[in-house]
Amino acid sequence: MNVRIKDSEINLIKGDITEQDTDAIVNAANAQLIMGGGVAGAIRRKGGPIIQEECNKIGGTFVGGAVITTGGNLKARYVIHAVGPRMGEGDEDNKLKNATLNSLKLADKHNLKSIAFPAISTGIFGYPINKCAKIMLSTTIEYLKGNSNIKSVNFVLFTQNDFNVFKNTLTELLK
Ligand code: AR6
Repeated sequence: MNVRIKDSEINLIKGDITEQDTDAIVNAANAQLIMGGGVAGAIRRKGGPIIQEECNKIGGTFVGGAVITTGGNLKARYVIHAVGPRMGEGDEDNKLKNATLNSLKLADKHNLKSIAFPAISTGIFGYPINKCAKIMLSTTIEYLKGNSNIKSVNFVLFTQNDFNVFKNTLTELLK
């Protein structure tokens, strides 16, 4: 699915985010920036050790924050590490919104034209996919309506169910 927002587009893709050739892909990170399983594990395996080494130099960030490193051996030049909330820790919705927003701002700051997001916090961190879709998509739509130079934002969903949830949510949000 593909929609236009001003001069940009939002694309929904079912697949593996580590195969994206966008300028940056977003990692579903933790505040310590220690790459564990899920998306982070896949990025570590395909991108090589330099990504974790750069994360170690940065040292960490707040929940809702985002930092940038090289993409190592990935097709993407950069990895933006966005820290989503762990379900149950409190204020999850705001934190997920901030993680999305701070990733988009960081992409613009580095003059990146394309970025790919996973469904942040919906794996190991246990956040519901339907709320994730609503928050990440509405935050992105609002952001692209402002003054952004990002041309495409891809949401890369791992399962058919997650893809369907994002598709239905995007359709609803644009009504
Ligand atoms: N491509 C796209 N989506 C994926 C991929 C992939 N290759 N692999 C998993 N997903 P998760 P979190 C989906 O667990 O919940 C790590 O240990 C997955 O199905 O990666 O934010 C980190 O180091 C789910 O829908 O991230 C953190 O400690 C979504 O991506 C912690 O997990 C996010 O799942 C972060 O947990």
